Amino acid sequence: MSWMTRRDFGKVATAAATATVLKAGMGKSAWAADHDAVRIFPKGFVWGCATASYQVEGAVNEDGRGATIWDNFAHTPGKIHNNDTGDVADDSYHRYKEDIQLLKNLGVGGHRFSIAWSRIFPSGTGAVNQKGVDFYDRVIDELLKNGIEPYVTLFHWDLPAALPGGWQSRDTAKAFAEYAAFAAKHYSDRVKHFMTTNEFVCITDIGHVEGRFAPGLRLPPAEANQVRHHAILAHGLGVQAIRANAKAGTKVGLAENANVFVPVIETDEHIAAAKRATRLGNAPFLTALMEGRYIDEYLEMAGAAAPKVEAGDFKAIGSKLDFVGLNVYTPIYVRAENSARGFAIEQQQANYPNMDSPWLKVGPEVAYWSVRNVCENWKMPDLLITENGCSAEDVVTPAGRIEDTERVMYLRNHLAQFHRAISEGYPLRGYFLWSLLDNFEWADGYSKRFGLHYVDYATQKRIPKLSAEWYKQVIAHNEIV
Ligand code: PNW
Repeated sequence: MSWMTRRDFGKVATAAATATVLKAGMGKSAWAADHDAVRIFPKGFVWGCATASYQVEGAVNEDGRGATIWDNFAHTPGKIHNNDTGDVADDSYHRYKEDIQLLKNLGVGGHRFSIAWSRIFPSGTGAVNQKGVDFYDRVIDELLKNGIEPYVTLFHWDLPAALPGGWQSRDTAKAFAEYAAFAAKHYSDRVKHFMTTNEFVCITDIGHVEGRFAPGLRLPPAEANQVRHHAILAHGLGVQAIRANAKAGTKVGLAENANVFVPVIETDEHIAAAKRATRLGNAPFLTALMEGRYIDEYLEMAGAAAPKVEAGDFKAIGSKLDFVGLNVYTPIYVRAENSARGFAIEQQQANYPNMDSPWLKVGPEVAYWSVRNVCENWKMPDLLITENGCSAEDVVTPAGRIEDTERVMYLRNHLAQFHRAISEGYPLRGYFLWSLLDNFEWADGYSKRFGLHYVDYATQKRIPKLSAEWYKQVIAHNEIV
């Protein structure tokens, strides 16, 4: 479809706003018609939910699935809250039809989920496991049967454990490309959107520097930079492999949680600071993809620890993309500074509010700036929000309800800021809410709930929360409600 220009959208939006106001019986004045609080999204905007294989599937030993680094990490005592594992998770491997009915009931147009690499290639490379291939055929067919477009992530952290050296080995990037080629060839008759990787910083830094995620390493700088390079190389080789093997018209992108810098005050100097911070603050990842090289500032900072790059690497890494997916959660406030780099990060107040996860600081403007900052720096293709959502301390009331008003508050405010970006003309085409279901929240195990549906892990019963009712209305009206 063709997208409206900024001006066209403004006209339609203003007309729609007037209509809404009139409908509400309070329209009369220019006061209301001119006011900026239009909440209607463009026609064709894609609403969806997101999940990831290891977080929902369970069935880790079924139908030939190979072990992953997350199986091993979760089974290492002391690594995960309560020593929880993804062995059963939401049992979606068996309950996928039920879960797709939840999606259908919400009225989503798309669903973002990930394929477990080790269900297709149990050893990461080599022989294909047909039963794994068949499982995703069934999921894709069931989604399509229910009028829901599949958006497939190829790698959401569950690396096959059999790959020697994991992300420390360059060969893993090549193995990923083989897997991506197979997936593209097999599924692209029905899947029109593929994402290579999910969140470089979690794959690399949290797993290999902080050690909080699988494989739980704490590598020194040179080795850490090499891991980062292998991850973006996997993406690049993956893009090439998908393009070489997919049906014409298949769209390729990724899901990336770029650091989002929010100007402390929306004046030119601080906005410029946020732009500069975006480029430097994502240097090993999104910046490298968008510019097809490591920027000088990054190489200078890395010094002798800079990654080893081979000829051709950046041709792959800098591949033009059909879309970029942004996973948007938490803001980093930035201000202009009279220094060489031109910005400074604001210190966070000790009592700054967060959602149920301590890292999930609340700052809805993160949504607007996530879109604007990247568009200020680079010529961006279509953008999708591939994740946005929050944890909340959900409880079931005696009446059987989950009244997660704080999640609705969080989502409503973020949507308003995404809407602002759209109304200013930025090419944001869709939104995938994290997550459809409560699930295995990595190192936090089952202690943090991000779902629109509450999961009772003892019975696997799914209960829609207030936020599910709310999202259903948003989708039905194509408007923030
Ligand atoms: C993302 N942090 O992860 C992931 O893509 C999801 O799998 C995950 O469940 C979701 O966000 C909620 O956490 C993140 O510590 C995990 O800043 C941790 C962080 C950020 C993103």
